[in-house]
Amino acid sequence: MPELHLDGLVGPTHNYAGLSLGNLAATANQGSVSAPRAAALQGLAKMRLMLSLGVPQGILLPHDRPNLALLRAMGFDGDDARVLRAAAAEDPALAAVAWSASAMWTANAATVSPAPDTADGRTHLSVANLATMAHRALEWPQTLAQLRLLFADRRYFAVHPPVPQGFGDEGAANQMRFAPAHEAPGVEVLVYGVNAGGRFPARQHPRASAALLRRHSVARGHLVRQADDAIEAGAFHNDVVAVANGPLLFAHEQAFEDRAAVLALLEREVPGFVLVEAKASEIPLADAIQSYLFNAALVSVDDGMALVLPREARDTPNVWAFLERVVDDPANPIHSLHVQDLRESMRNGGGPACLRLRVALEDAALAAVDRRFLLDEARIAALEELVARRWPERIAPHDLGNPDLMHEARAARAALLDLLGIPAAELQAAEWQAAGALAAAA
Ligand code: SUG
Repeated sequence: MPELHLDGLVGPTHNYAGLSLGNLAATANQGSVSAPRAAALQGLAKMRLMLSLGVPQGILLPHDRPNLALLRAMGFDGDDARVLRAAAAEDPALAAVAWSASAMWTANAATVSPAPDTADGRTHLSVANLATMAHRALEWPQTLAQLRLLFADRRYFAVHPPVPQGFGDEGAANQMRFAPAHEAPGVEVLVYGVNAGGRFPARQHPRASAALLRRHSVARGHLVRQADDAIEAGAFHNDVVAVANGPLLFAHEQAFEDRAAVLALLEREVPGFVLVEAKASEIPLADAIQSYLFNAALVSVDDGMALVLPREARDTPNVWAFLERVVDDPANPIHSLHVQDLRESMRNGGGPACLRLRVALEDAALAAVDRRFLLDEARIAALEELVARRWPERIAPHDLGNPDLMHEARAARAALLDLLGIPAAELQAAEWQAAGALAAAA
């Protein structure tokens, strides 16, 4: 059973605004000049690699940014240029929220329960509310609209609105699915945070995780608490310190609040459970987080599993030495390492695993996915050509008040929709329907 990867195509407004407290890379790079064109090309190179590894690959689209509706709702008025200029002058941090390209990190788009895990045998997806961070809380309507188009066939898919905003949910970044193979019934472990009184917020609330398991009717679901120490060290999502695939958990020793209980649970529940763990004595938590070792994309390939790693992992000597030991050990299912340059995304705290949403699908369900979102070599090449021509080369903080950049970003996105054959009006209608359905249900 294939596992579709949906990567977020990095949008033309990618910038460094330091919006995410507790995400050390993002806050450290606040105010630096970004390179949206290079960022999108780096992401596309990763998608090409995934295709070459035999992984079906698709994209989620950048959202329409800057989000003028937000700025108008915050009291700025007049035409678009005036709204933008006034917001940037009066409240630059708010303007940056409106410009954020954060929808690129699609591991936060939704939580996905594949068909073998659910009571009705369909794949269930719940779009994440991303309630903790203002810039990310704006994402769900446009994400839901895209998921509704992608997974429209109700014979195979159920796409749910977000969990209510009072209960923060950050999607698959806090989900680990274990199964002997993709097609086998899985054990879904949803990781929540607490960190009461800590410096950094816990973004995934336990009630949201519990709600997801109920909504998706997951037969074998468990909640596990992330270590407060991990959140304090900068692991704002569980996927910064742990990743799972098949029967394998690849994680840092300090990822979970009660490590022994988590391992006992997995030993008991997961047939053939395998643990590949880095001890704090060989890789301090700080190095694991700085290098994004565990934010690798861990995928099944013909002869076992492969890890797609950011360059920062190779550049961190103790991390690379650990990885070489892992692949040299024949008892480990991970046989190959692939290093990708994702520097632009990494500087905002987004590694290979953040950039993709995994959706394990049987062949018939994969065939029912909206093909306009799916990629092959030729489409990747066409996207690269478009990005090279239309994406801004650089964005500095002072550009966020410039209406010309807004027009450039809008035109770039319009050209993208054109290339993919997705009419903007169709997306807009899906978005209104998505938002309306939620309002009606409330
Ligand atoms: O939510 N960064 C994102 C990174 C998300 C990474 N995703 C996973 N770990 N799955 C975040 O913190 C920074 C944007 C800025 O500061 O401009 C940002 O939103």
